[in-house]
Amino acid sequence: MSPFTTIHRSFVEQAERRPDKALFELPDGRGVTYRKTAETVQRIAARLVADGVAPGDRVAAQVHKSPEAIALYLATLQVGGVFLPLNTAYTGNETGYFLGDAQPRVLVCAPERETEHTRRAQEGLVIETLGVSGDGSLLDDDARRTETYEASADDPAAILYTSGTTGRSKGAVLTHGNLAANCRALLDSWRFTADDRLIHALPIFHIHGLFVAANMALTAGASLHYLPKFDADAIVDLLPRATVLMGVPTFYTRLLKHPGLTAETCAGMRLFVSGSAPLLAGDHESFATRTGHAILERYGMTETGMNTTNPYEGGPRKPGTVGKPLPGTEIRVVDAESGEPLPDGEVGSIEVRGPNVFTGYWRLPEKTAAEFRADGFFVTGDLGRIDEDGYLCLVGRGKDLVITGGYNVYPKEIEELLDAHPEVVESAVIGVPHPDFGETVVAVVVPTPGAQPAAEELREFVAGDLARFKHPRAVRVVEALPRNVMGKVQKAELRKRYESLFTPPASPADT
Ligand code: MCA
Ligand code: AMP
Repeated sequence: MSPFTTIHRSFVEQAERRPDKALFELPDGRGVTYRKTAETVQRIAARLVADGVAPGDRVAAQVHKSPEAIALYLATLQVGGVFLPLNTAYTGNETGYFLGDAQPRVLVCAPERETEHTRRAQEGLVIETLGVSGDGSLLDDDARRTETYEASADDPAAILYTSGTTGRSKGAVLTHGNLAANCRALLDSWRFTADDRLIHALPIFHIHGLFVAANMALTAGASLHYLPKFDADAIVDLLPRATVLMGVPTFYTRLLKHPGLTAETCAGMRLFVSGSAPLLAGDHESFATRTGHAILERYGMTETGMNTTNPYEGGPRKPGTVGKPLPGTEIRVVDAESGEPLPDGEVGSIEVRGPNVFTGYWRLPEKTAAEFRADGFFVTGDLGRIDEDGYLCLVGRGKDLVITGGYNVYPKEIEELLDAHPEVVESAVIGVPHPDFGETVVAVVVPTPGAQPAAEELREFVAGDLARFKHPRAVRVVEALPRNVMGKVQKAELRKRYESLFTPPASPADT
């Protein structure tokens, strides 16, 4: 039997087929070929093994975006390690939690954070550094490893932290099979080939930038216009030379403000994809009018990779919907309590089953069991309905979650920090509409009797422990939180109360 085709194996095949093709095209005009990338992967693989990484060991990476950071991911897969990417915006406390929970063998960090990590280093953890220009200890040696661990589809390939429907961050364990199956389904669905040139401006520590965008290019033999981060000017400049763009809705909101976004600049493009958060129907329509392209919206999750997509061809891409299940994936909408499937048109809890769905949360079998039905469907925590054409429409979230610019923020984490302030009795953190980030974080706080904590002081109190994107953009101090008869805080009521904090209500002329 031939071995299972992992993402790493597909990449190696592409590197053998087209060694001189540029995999990465960088903003300074440099190209990094498939051959060069494959060599870097082998060098990093040798270093990881020298550091003691054995199959199943976690390799954590908190590094800035670079071609070598992708090579680190592939090298981890090559040696049978489990890749654990971490947002570079995380504070020391946040990072410490993930390292403590996942117990990696190696942490690769940016050179400027080495001292901080060495100080906190736990026993048995090897710290390596990797800078944006391939500098750092990770590439110190010239040794190469050519041997590849023969991974099976069920072997873990990555852990990505997410809070699931509730509570503290949990590590979602994705297998080689999950990554390969989802990648294959997307390549087929979006007709992605070696001829594609993908503008890659997403971070590479999440599913979207790593397991959708990068995996598809690496395994198809395509090229990446590889940007360190979102930059509207750079993207508009690249559009005439590219074929595909993948982004979160904020990308499109911002591109629509750019005068260079025109039908002419987009003439060679064949696909614009949006996901991770709801795309405004208005942006979908404005984009189509300006460029002639209907943005293709799809729906995914850390635990499942991509689940549904609007059609590439053979049907309309409908604004406000996320399309139909990918090949091999099943979606159903059920009554949250009974688990009974609901008729099309009715709003219920979205559940998903398929080769893309993760195996469970890292070392949390009970929490895993609680989020799966007996027949193997995973409870997403999203609410939706199936429309008359069989398209899934997301109508809300059963989980307490704010998505700001495509990043997830768990209100509970911020509430716990605020509640620890000596002048705070309790707090509620909500997401409200924001013109740039889609949603943004707002904290509503009840002070202790007689106290009058200033909003700025409260913001500063939590800031040190939270990545910048989680900071409340507004703090409101109130006498009491609205509660229902059961005593539960009514977040929906708070969201309504503060819905116009950042987006003024539509004037009568607009409605
Ligand atoms: C940056 N800031 C943010 C965010 N990003 N604040 C809230 N939400 C954010 N997303 C902060 C910065 O620290 C800065 O703070 C200020 O906001 C303005 O930064 P700016 O330069 O405008 O931001 P940016 O660097 O341009 O980034 C915005 C962005 C970026 C392009 C939207 O956040 C981004 O690339 N997001 C994509 C996230 C993503 O890949 N999500 C996929 C998750 P200050 O100025 O005060 O210091 S995977 C997923 O969800 C599932 C599986 C799926 O379906 O894909
Ligand atoms: P994460 O936990 O980062 O994987 O975020 C997954 C969540 O993002 C999903 O459960 C949805 O709530 C949301 N999401 C992903 N894609 C979309 C989309 N196209 N429209 C609306 N929400 C989305």
